[in-house]
Amino acid sequence: MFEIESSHPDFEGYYNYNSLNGIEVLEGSKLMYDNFFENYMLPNIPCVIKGVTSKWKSSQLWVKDDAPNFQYLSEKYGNNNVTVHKCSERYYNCQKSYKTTLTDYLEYFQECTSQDSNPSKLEYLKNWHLKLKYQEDDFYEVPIFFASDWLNEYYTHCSDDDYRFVYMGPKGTWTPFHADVFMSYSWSANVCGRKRWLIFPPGEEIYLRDVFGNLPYDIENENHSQKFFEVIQEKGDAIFVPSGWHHQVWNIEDTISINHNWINGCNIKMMYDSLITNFIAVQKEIEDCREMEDFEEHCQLMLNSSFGMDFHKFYEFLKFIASSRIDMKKGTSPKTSFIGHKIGPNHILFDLKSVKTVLELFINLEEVNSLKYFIDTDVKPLELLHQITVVLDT
Ligand SMILES: O=C(O)CCC(=O)C(=O)O
Repeated sequence: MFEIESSHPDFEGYYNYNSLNGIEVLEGSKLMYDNFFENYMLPNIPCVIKGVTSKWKSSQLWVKDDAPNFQYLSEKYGNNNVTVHKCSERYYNCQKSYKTTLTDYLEYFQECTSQDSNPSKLEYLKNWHLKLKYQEDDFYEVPIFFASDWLNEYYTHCSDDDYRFVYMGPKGTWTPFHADVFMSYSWSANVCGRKRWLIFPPGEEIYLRDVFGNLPYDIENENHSQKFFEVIQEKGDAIFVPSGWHHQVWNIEDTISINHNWINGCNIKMMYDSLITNFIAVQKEIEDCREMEDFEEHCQLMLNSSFGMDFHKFYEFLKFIASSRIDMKKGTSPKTSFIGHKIGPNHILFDLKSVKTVLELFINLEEVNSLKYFIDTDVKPLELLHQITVVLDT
């Protein structure tokens, strides 16, 4: 069994974007977890890792003559409902989408491939939760570098949702400019095809804002005087997109990829900062209703719809990870990740320390102190902090 472990149990990351000349390309078979942790994940620096899909079943079964195996995919998964995005029709900051069956989408895809596709008709299948539905289907394995994944650990245990997706689309399909949900990391690996990425270090996107502060939807024709990187991701390559790096992506060949969003002890503070930024923005937006009896509840509702989590959900997430690592440290549960990688003792400490750092900040918020959100919570925030401190001190 592979082990995720780090010789670096401390929490503070460091940022050194200015010294980056380009995105580093690493050989997956030679890269050690600790090296990825120290040099890319913790400092929030992107990279490309080659050769991660060679042993995946999808690399054989989903691909024929270097192109999607339409017949196999349709026979195996054809009845599933999927969401398809129309690449030339904008809906707010996304593309217009509709639901259809995979079989119907694959018919369209195959037609597109056999003729030269009309750019105004391009349709992209995104965010398909295939693994959630076919849990026993081992069509891919999470590369060890991306195994410390609290987000999917939590969602797969505590809900019927996850952040593990299949994307597929003909040449020319694309994803508009954005940064990822919750300030998460993402990784994306091409089962077949190639993608072009433009990615911007955090902060560079502000130069792209218009006079109203809105970010562009499509940066293809923007004047990129800011610092950014262009990456061509080949078949078999995984790209690591760090937290808060805005990006836009094009399929430059017919492409199928596996994409995950993920959070762990290296970027949980960035998630927390983003939660608070969103919370402050919500409070400001309805400032004139502050005297309203349920002002705080309204703020939480709006936070949940803008950020995707409110304080209560964020706390439940932290509590789940903390409890799991406390049990591992005490030896009352196996030291393995939800996808079966062994977690080393330093990694358990690192996870606990990073939850503690964020929990301390969270507890000090006036709104959290009022404890309104935690009335029905079994272990209250202060009690959890105490439990973590005791375990770290032993
Ligand atoms: O592959 C794509 O089209 C978009 C992927 C993406 O934005 C991501 O994984 O963060």
